[in-house]
Amino acid sequence: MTSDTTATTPTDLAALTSELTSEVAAATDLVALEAVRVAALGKKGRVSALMGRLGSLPADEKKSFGAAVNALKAAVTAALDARKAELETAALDARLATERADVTLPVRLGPVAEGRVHPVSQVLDEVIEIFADMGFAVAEGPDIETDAMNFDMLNIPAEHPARQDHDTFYFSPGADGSRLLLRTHTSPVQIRTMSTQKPPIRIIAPGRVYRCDSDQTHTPMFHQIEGLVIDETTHMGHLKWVLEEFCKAFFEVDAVKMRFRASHFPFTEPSMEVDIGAEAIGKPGQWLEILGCGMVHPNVLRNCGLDPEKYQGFAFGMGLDRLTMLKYGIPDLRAFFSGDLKWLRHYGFGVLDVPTLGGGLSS
Ligand code: 2U9
Repeated sequence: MTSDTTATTPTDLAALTSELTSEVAAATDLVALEAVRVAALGKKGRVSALMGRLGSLPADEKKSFGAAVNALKAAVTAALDARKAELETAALDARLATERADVTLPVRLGPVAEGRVHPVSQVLDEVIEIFADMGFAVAEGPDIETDAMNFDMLNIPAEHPARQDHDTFYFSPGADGSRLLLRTHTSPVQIRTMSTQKPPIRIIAPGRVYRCDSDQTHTPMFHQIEGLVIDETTHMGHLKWVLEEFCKAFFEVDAVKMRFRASHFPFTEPSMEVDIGAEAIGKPGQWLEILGCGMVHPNVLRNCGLDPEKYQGFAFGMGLDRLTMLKYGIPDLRAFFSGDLKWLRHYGFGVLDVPTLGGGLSS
């Protein structure tokens, strides 16, 4: 064996090169190979020690010695890389020879089987799937809004009785006297969309809304989904078609009876409330109110910078929690927000029950 601390001649260095490359070739696994690499090229390795000697050599020997050590280093590095590739391929071949994967086996759920999707989340996915199929995009906005966005822009001025109906949660007023609030409906999302996008507009706006109201059928937070279509020739026939297609798909029936009753909302004119024949949920002879709708009020269009002489459209709104109770026969609204695991195991959905129109919404 060459003494590294005295090796300076080309013969010594050639002997060291062949010694180190033999060690590389003799390594039988990746751990052994790494040990050879560290012993040769590591900070305290034999090649690094040679480099350390450069400083003490006379000037005329430095250049040739440095070049020779660099060549040694390159040869050892190349041998290490080649052996590493060989050993990795051999290790992979060995694994492939012993491991078998049966890709025809059913998915093993493990802890996923324990989790449950909340019925409201499931219904939200169902509703999105139906409207997406009709070309609607999903739009979202903040839960905390201004008076202007939640009320003024929607044709609900300060003295309007609808402001009282909404039982709004207000934040403390700011220095300028303006108050933020928790949105009482998702309509500000449509206001933001109309104010920033040019028609044609076709969106649904799902989300949490808040009203200071709590009894058997009302909770201070609930879920809404609203829709908006704006274009140059949109009319009430389109509104009725969209809602009928939605009801048939949502309740998974071939036909649905619908009743449009005249109503009043400040943001639509005309406005209607819609009932469906309850045979859709197995209760023939009854009517069920499921949503409100109307043609967007010209003032609302103007507030968003759209010319009501050119553009018109329709909007609708429904309570997701109520839709969920109706479709899945869940009796008590308050249980939705109780965090009761027994309830969730009973009414919840499996994580892999993803609703699709092709594969069935709820099956
Ligand atoms: C804009 C213009 C018009 C949304 C609409 C209703 C009718 C409606 C209720 C259903 C049950 C709320 O959750 S609920 O209590 N909603 O009856 N919502 S029309 O109209 C809009 C929205 C935004 C810019």
